[in-house]
Amino acid sequence: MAPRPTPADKFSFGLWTVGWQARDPFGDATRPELDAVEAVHRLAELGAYGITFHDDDLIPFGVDAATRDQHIARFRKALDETGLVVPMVTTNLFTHPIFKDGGFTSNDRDVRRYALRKVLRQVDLAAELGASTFVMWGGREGSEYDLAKDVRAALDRYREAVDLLTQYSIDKGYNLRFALEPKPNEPRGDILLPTIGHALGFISQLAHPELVGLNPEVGHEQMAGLNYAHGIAQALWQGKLFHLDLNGQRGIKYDQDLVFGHGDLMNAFALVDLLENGGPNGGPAYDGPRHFDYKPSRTEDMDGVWASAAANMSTYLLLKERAAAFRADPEVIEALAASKVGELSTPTLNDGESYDEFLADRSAFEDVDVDAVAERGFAFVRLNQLAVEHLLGAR
Ligand code: 3MF
Ligand code: MG
Ligand code: MG
Repeated sequence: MAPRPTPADKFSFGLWTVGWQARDPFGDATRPELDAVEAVHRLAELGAYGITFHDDDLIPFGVDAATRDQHIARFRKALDETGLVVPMVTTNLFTHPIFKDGGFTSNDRDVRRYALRKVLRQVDLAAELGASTFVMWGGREGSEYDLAKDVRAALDRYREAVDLLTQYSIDKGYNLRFALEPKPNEPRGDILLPTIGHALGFISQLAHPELVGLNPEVGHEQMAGLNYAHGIAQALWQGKLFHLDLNGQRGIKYDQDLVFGHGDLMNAFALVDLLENGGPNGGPAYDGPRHFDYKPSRTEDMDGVWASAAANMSTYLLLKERAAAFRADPEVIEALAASKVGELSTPTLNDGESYDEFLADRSAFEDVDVDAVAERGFAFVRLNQLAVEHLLGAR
């Protein structure tokens, strides 16, 4: 039996996920438009706790101020009726043709000024709705042609934009944290800040690096052939996991946005184990929203949309159950010890050991029986097989 989610599980969904009408580069929409109010009610019924949105998901691009207010008021009412919260808000600098060469980094300065104004307005709305995180995915910030984009100038402009936003949020007392979402390509041939690592490097150059972190997405890292669980571990290690986008991806190809776990299930298992059991004393390593950024496949009707939304949550909860059982299994505990997984937490130098003392320690080098040490096996395969057995319900 798949476990039932509750708001305590902190599951959230983008309005654009369940609302995707399944229009793709080769085909028309296969589903009707979904009203934001209905999305809020359905997600609440399914046990989610939060909903997130781009400005243009809720408020059609370019409408007048009164219409904008009406859309916001209807949405707010639905939130009040259901208790659903808005933990994160994001911005769309990719759909409208004005952003065809990017928003913050368009070669056209008029576009950049327009983009920044659009985002500042959405930052105000984020604060108004009580969001704590503002996500920015720069899907159009990039190029197809290397000579058409001065990447260093583009990064200057990206930094200029993020610095302005953080300063604005500080001055307004908004208490927002900004989370950059890396992606290697699609829709641009090459997108700036393509991976977790690139984005972390960029953050170190900002005026307020403490206010800027990451929103890494499973599929985006896997599109680049990278290990998502490793990337998340580094983001945690650097205190930069502000938010995350969970979904499924099968290998290096277009962004599939499958249901969480419907891609690399073993990596999803390692990820959930890290998030839920990787903290101090074996508790959670991350306490933010478990946010799904997936697309209900184009083959699905509206019933299929809600079934796929529920599937994301139950897959997560099943993996959480399996990870808890894995951690509690005495054979796993013994296998982890045999593989010296815990030994890596012991510093390589002794407490207070100087490099002079280290250099004088013959047991560390001169007297080492290199062949004998090299013969030691790590038994990682046995450990991984135990994980597979837990995952398959054999234990
Ligand atoms: C695209 C994405 C985006 C971002 C969103 C930021 C449309 O591949 O993942 O979804 O997640 O813009 O929140
Ligand atoms: Mg994506
Ligand atoms: Mg995403």
